[in-house]
Amino acid sequence: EKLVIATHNPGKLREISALIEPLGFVCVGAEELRLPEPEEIGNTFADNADLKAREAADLSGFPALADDSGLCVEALHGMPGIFSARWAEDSEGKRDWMRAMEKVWDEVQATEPDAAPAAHFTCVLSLAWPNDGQTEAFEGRVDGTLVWPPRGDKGFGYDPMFVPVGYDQTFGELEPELKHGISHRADAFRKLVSALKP
Ligand code: ITT
Repeated sequence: EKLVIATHNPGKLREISALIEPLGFVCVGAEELRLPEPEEIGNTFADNADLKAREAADLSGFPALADDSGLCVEALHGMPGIFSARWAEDSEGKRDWMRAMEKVWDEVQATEPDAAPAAHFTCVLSLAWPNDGQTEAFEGRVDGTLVWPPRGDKGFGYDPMFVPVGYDQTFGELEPELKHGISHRADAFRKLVSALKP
Protein backbone atom coordinates (compact mmCIF):
# COMPACT_ATOMS: atom_id res chain seq x y z
CA GLU A 1 0.00 0.00 0.00
CA LYS A 2 1.24 3.44 -0.91
CA LEU A 3 1.72 6.10 1.74
CA VAL A 4 2.92 9.64 1.10
CA ILE A 5 5.42 10.88 3.67
CA ALA A 6 4.50 14.55 3.73
CA THR A 7 7.89 16.00 4.58
CA HIS A 8 10.55 17.96 2.72
CA ASN A 9 13.15 17.15 5.39
CA PRO A 10 15.44 14.27 4.25
CA GLY A 11 16.37 13.37 7.85
CA LYS A 12 12.73 12.85 8.76
CA LEU A 13 11.99 10.95 5.55
CA ARG A 14 14.84 8.54 6.32
CA GLU A 15 13.67 7.92 9.90
CA ILE A 16 9.96 7.60 9.08
CA SER A 17 10.66 5.22 6.18
CA ALA A 18 12.81 3.05 8.46
CA LEU A 19 9.96 2.87 10.98
CA ILE A 20 7.14 2.28 8.53
CA GLU A 21 8.52 0.09 5.74
CA PRO A 22 8.63 -3.05 7.92
CA LEU A 23 4.84 -2.72 8.10
CA GLY A 24 4.60 -3.29 4.36
CA PHE A 25 3.86 0.22 3.15
CA VAL A 26 5.57 1.72 0.12
CA CYS A 27 6.73 5.16 1.18
CA VAL A 28 7.00 8.02 -1.24
CA GLY A 29 8.29 11.43 -0.18
CA ALA A 30 6.65 14.79 -0.84
CA GLU A 31 9.66 15.97 -2.85
CA GLU A 32 9.47 12.96 -5.15
CA LEU A 33 5.82 13.82 -5.88
CA ARG A 34 6.77 17.49 -6.24
CA LEU A 35 4.19 18.48 -3.67
CA PRO A 36 4.45 22.09 -2.49
CA GLU A 37 5.63 22.88 1.02
CA PRO A 38 2.61 24.29 2.85
CA GLU A 39 3.06 27.31 5.07
CA GLU A 40 3.07 26.21 8.71
CA ILE A 41 0.55 28.66 10.11
CA GLY A 42 -0.59 26.55 13.07
CA ASN A 43 0.16 27.39 16.70
CA THR A 44 0.76 23.80 17.81
CA PHE A 45 2.68 20.75 16.59
CA ALA A 46 -0.66 19.01 16.03
CA ASP A 47 -2.14 21.82 13.92
CA ASN A 48 0.95 21.94 11.72
CA ALA A 49 1.14 18.15 11.36
CA ASP A 50 -2.56 18.05 10.39
CA LEU A 51 -2.28 20.75 7.78
CA LYS A 52 0.76 19.14 6.13
CA ALA A 53 -0.90 15.69 6.08
CA ARG A 54 -4.23 17.04 4.84
CA GLU A 55 -2.70 18.96 1.94
CA ALA A 56 -0.47 16.06 0.84
CA ALA A 57 -3.38 13.59 0.93
CA ASP A 58 -5.70 15.86 -1.04
CA LEU A 59 -3.11 16.77 -3.68
CA SER A 60 -1.77 13.22 -4.15
CA GLY A 61 -4.93 11.17 -3.70
CA PHE A 62 -3.08 8.80 -1.33
CA PRO A 63 -3.08 8.52 2.46
CA ALA A 64 -0.40 10.84 3.82
CA LEU A 65 1.64 10.90 7.01
CA ALA A 66 3.13 14.18 8.23
CA ASP A 67 5.52 14.89 11.08
CA ASP A 68 5.73 18.14 13.00
CA SER A 69 8.41 18.12 15.60
CA GLY A 70 10.89 20.21 17.50
CA LEU A 71 13.19 20.75 20.42
CA CYS A 72 11.60 22.19 23.57
CA VAL A 73 13.96 23.61 26.17
CA GLU A 74 12.60 23.85 29.71
CA ALA A 75 14.60 26.99 30.64
CA LEU A 76 13.21 28.67 27.51
CA HIS A 77 9.60 27.73 28.35
CA GLY A 78 9.46 25.23 25.50
CA MET A 79 11.20 27.26 22.82
CA PRO A 80 12.21 26.85 20.03
CA GLY A 81 9.34 24.27 19.89
CA ILE A 82 7.29 24.70 16.73
CA PHE A 83 9.88 27.27 15.60
CA SER A 84 12.75 24.74 15.65
CA ALA A 85 13.26 24.79 11.88
CA ARG A 86 12.81 28.56 11.68
CA TRP A 87 15.58 29.16 14.26
CA ALA A 88 18.01 27.66 11.74
CA GLU A 89 17.06 29.98 8.89
CA ASP A 90 19.10 32.92 7.74
CA SER A 91 17.55 35.98 6.08
CA GLU A 92 17.29 34.07 2.79
CA GLY A 93 15.60 31.08 4.40
CA LYS A 94 18.69 28.85 4.16
CA ARG A 95 19.07 26.44 7.11
CA ASP A 96 22.22 26.22 9.18
CA TRP A 97 21.99 23.79 12.10
CA MET A 98 25.16 24.97 13.78
CA ARG A 99 23.63 28.43 13.90
CA ALA A 100 20.38 27.10 15.40
CA MET A 101 22.22 25.06 18.05
CA GLU A 102 24.37 28.05 18.97
CA LYS A 103 21.28 30.20 19.33
CA VAL A 104 19.65 27.66 21.66
CA TRP A 105 22.79 27.30 23.78
CA ASP A 106 23.40 31.07 24.00
CA GLU A 107 19.80 31.79 24.97
CA VAL A 108 19.85 29.15 27.69
CA GLN A 109 23.14 30.43 29.14
CA ALA A 110 21.78 33.99 29.07
CA THR A 111 18.55 32.92 30.80
CA GLU A 112 19.52 30.20 33.27
CA PRO A 113 23.22 29.20 33.04
CA ASP A 114 23.46 25.40 33.27
CA ALA A 115 26.01 22.84 32.03
CA ALA A 116 23.27 20.31 31.22
CA PRO A 117 19.96 22.10 30.60
CA ALA A 118 16.82 19.93 30.51
CA ALA A 119 15.04 19.59 27.17
CA HIS A 120 12.80 17.25 25.22
CA PHE A 121 11.94 16.55 21.63
CA THR A 122 8.27 16.37 20.69
CA CYS A 123 6.89 14.76 17.56
CA VAL A 124 3.31 14.74 16.32
CA LEU A 125 2.55 12.33 13.49
CA SER A 126 -0.66 13.03 11.63
CA LEU A 127 -2.29 10.63 9.22
CA ALA A 128 -4.77 11.95 6.64
CA TRP A 129 -6.94 10.14 4.12
CA PRO A 130 -7.66 11.87 0.82
CA ASN A 131 -10.77 13.99 0.54
CA ASP A 132 -12.66 12.84 3.61
CA GLY A 133 -11.46 15.52 5.98
CA GLN A 134 -10.33 12.96 8.58
CA THR A 135 -6.95 13.19 10.28
CA GLU A 136 -5.59 11.30 13.25
CA ALA A 137 -2.68 12.59 15.31
CA PHE A 138 -0.26 10.83 17.68
CA GLU A 139 2.19 12.59 19.97
CA GLY A 140 5.55 11.30 21.18
CA ARG A 141 8.32 12.65 23.35
CA VAL A 142 11.86 11.92 24.51
CA ASP A 143 13.49 13.66 27.48
CA GLY A 144 17.12 14.55 27.83
CA THR A 145 19.71 17.24 28.39
CA LEU A 146 21.64 19.57 26.16
CA VAL A 147 25.44 19.60 25.85
CA TRP A 148 27.96 22.00 24.41
CA PRO A 149 29.82 21.69 22.08
CA PRO A 150 27.66 19.56 19.74
CA ARG A 151 28.93 16.04 19.07
CA GLY A 152 28.43 13.51 16.26
CA ASP A 153 27.14 13.60 12.72
CA LYS A 154 24.70 10.68 12.60
CA GLY A 155 21.32 12.34 12.97
CA PHE A 156 20.01 15.68 11.76
CA GLY A 157 18.85 19.02 13.13
CA TYR A 158 19.54 19.44 16.86
CA ASP A 159 20.70 15.82 17.39
CA PRO A 160 24.39 16.68 18.07
CA MET A 161 23.48 18.69 21.19
CA PHE A 162 20.83 16.35 22.66
CA VAL A 163 21.66 13.53 25.11
CA PRO A 164 18.63 11.31 25.82
CA VAL A 165 17.97 10.28 29.44
CA GLY A 166 19.90 7.12 30.33
CA TYR A 167 22.70 7.64 27.77
CA ASP A 168 26.04 9.50 27.64
CA GLN A 169 26.15 10.00 23.90
CA THR A 170 24.19 12.51 21.83
CA PHE A 171 21.63 11.55 19.18
CA GLY A 172 24.36 12.61 16.75
CA GLU A 173 26.68 9.91 18.14
CA LEU A 174 24.26 7.06 18.86
CA GLU A 175 23.55 4.52 16.13
CA PRO A 176 20.45 5.37 14.07
CA GLU A 177 18.87 2.02 15.01
CA LEU A 178 19.14 3.00 18.65
CA LYS A 179 17.65 6.45 18.05
CA HIS A 180 14.80 4.81 16.11
CA GLY A 181 13.98 2.78 19.21
CA ILE A 182 13.80 5.59 21.77
CA SER A 183 13.10 8.84 19.93
CA HIS A 184 10.05 11.11 20.08
CA ARG A 185 9.32 9.91 16.53
CA ALA A 186 9.46 6.25 17.60
CA ASP A 187 7.18 7.01 20.57
CA ALA A 188 4.58 8.71 18.33
CA PHE A 189 4.94 5.90 15.83
CA ARG A 190 4.19 3.21 18.41
CA LYS A 191 0.97 5.02 19.31
CA LEU A 192 0.02 5.28 15.65
CA VAL A 193 0.62 1.57 15.05
CA SER A 194 -1.41 0.48 18.07
CA ALA A 195 -4.30 2.74 17.00
CA LEU A 196 -4.28 1.30 13.47
CA LYS A 197 -4.32 -2.32 14.64
CA PRO A 198 -7.79 -3.77 14.26
P1 ITT B 1 8.72 19.33 7.06
O1 ITT B 1 7.82 20.39 7.64
O2 ITT B 1 8.81 19.37 5.58
O3 ITT B 1 8.39 17.96 7.58
P2 ITT B 1 10.72 20.67 8.65
O4 ITT B 1 12.18 20.42 8.86
O5 ITT B 1 10.32 22.04 8.23
O6 ITT B 1 10.22 19.59 7.58
P3 ITT B 1 9.37 20.99 11.18
O7 ITT B 1 8.71 22.26 10.81
O8 ITT B 1 8.58 19.97 11.94
O9 ITT B 1 9.93 20.23 9.92
O10 ITT B 1 10.69 21.35 11.98
C1 ITT B 1 11.16 20.50 12.92
C2 ITT B 1 12.62 20.79 13.21
O11 ITT B 1 12.90 20.29 14.52
C3 ITT B 1 13.49 20.05 12.26
O12 ITT B 1 13.85 20.82 11.15
C4 ITT B 1 14.68 19.68 13.16
O13 ITT B 1 15.65 20.63 13.16
C5 ITT B 1 14.09 19.61 14.54
N1 ITT B 1 13.91 18.18 14.83
C6 ITT B 1 12.78 17.45 14.73
N2 ITT B 1 13.01 16.16 14.98
C7 ITT B 1 14.33 16.07 15.22
C8 ITT B 1 15.18 14.99 15.51
O14 ITT B 1 14.76 13.74 15.55
N3 ITT B 1 16.47 15.27 15.70
C9 ITT B 1 16.94 16.51 15.61
N4 ITT B 1 16.21 17.58 15.32
C10 ITT B 1 14.91 17.36 15.13
